[in-house]
Amino acid sequence: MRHYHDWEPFCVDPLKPELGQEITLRLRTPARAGFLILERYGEVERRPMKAVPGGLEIRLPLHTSPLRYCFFLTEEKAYLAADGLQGPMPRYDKFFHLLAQPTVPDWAVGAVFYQIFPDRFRNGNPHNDPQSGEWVYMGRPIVRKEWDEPVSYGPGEGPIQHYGGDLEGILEKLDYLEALGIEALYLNPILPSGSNHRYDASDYHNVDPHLGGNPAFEKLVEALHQRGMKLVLDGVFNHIGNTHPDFQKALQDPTSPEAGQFTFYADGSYAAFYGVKTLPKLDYANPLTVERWIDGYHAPVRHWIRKGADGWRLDVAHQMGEGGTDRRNAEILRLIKHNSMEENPEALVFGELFFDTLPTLRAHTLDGSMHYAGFANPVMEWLSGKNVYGWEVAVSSQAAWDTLWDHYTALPLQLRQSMYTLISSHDIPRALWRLSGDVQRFKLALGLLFTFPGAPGLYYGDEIGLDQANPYHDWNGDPMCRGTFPWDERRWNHEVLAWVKTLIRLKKSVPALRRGGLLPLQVTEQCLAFRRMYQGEEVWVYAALEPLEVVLPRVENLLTGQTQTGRVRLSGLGVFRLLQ
Ligand SMILES: [Ca+2]
Repeated sequence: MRHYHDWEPFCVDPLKPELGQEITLRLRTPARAGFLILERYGEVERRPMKAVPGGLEIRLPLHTSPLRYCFFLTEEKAYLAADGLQGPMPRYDKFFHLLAQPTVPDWAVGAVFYQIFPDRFRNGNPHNDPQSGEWVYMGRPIVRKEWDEPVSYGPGEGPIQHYGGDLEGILEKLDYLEALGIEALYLNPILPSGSNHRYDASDYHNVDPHLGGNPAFEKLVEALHQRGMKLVLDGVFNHIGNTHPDFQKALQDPTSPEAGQFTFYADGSYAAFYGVKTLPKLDYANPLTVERWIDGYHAPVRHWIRKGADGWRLDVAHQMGEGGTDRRNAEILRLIKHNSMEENPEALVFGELFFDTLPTLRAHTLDGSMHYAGFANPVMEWLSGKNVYGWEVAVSSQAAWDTLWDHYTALPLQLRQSMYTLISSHDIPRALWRLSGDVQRFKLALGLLFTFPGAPGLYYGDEIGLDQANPYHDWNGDPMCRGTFPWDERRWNHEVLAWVKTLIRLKKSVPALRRGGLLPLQVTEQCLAFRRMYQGEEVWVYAALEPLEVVLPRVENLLTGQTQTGRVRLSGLGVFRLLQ
């Protein structure tokens, strides 16, 4: 592709404009004449662009967010939409989307995240461990398990197994995480709850004592910040646990103010997450709900940022709304981002958004989302031949690339380099298991994770090759991908660990990989390849299923440090910086 427009200083100046500010848009292109095609209040305006060294440019005020535009190239007789050249005029949907402030904080652009499921990473304090039978969860006494025991698997067993992991354990292993190159932690919920996943909290202002409580949280925040690391918490504001005092009050007294925070139906039932009765859904039509959870001084959205958290990952962000629905969702999400930034201007707020992220992200709500649909799914389907449910799928290299490109180019420009990009998480089976233990393919999946645009999120244990059976047919809501981290180094895959360290070093040291734009390079049956560009630096990335010979200009092989040119043989991942 000869034309390039993405989120980098040459193309968008300033990179983070305020509403109403004059901006310069540039297209890197050999073309010497063209137009900006601008959507303005539903109509289209054509404005001639000026030829400048390296391309075409135009200055204009940012009149709305998102600003939607594409280009028309006079000589090519074609439009340049976000996903490429086309003859007929593209739909607005295919236009570039540029946001006004606020957008992503700088620290999150290309940042290397590490996700921890707190009960399973490290037991730093055996004195706070839950004990077998200490309480009953959904009719079953909880079970304390030994660290090396496998997670057992049966109806209702998932959430009642406790291993004793805690925040003190994370604190003990900060040296390990820092040496790995991690810059930010994303923790699954840490508030008190009867389940081990804690997505049904009973208290939103204290850390679960079984995780070390508020003192351990304060120590963790302080230690992370001393190391320049960030902490993102899991914000569950769509629903709460049915054991929460507000919901108990609502049940006892339907006329209480608390009852107005939920959606009760005439038959006595109430709105709940996926109909799960332990997870009553909050109704944001009620001003008390907004005040208590998002907006008031003591609202948890504000409270935990004030206590030192650097941001939120919002659970089922797209579902939050009024009256048991997602009505006014965008306004609620904007308020969460706004209030988080009032407490800390550098706060990051991204959503879970498991499926189509665009309706939410194009509404200028959040700083991004977990990149399941636009990254984890196509990459893992391509490499494993199965989708996340275990169904066999025919995904060619071309189809995988087309999906990656489609999602990437549809994103607002400012969010492209900070999507929480992943191959494994607490909600999907681990990548190594999906690849049947094939370490070479797993290394390729990791290679894509760290070279594709985004903020890569490593799921705890993936870096040492933690592999866990996860029978799709036995899915009970608590996949076995939540097993414990084996701290006996003899059980680690050191080849994978060294590979991850190499990839993290590349991500952090090569600006084109960390904050560069994206262009296609080449797709064959066995290989997909793409270009990353930043400020004139260009990196070519090859992901090859089979050993492959490619012809390269003069390049620096970033995995070996060698200078190479002409025919180069590669297998798995190839990463090359173009030399002048
Ligand atoms: Ca413990």
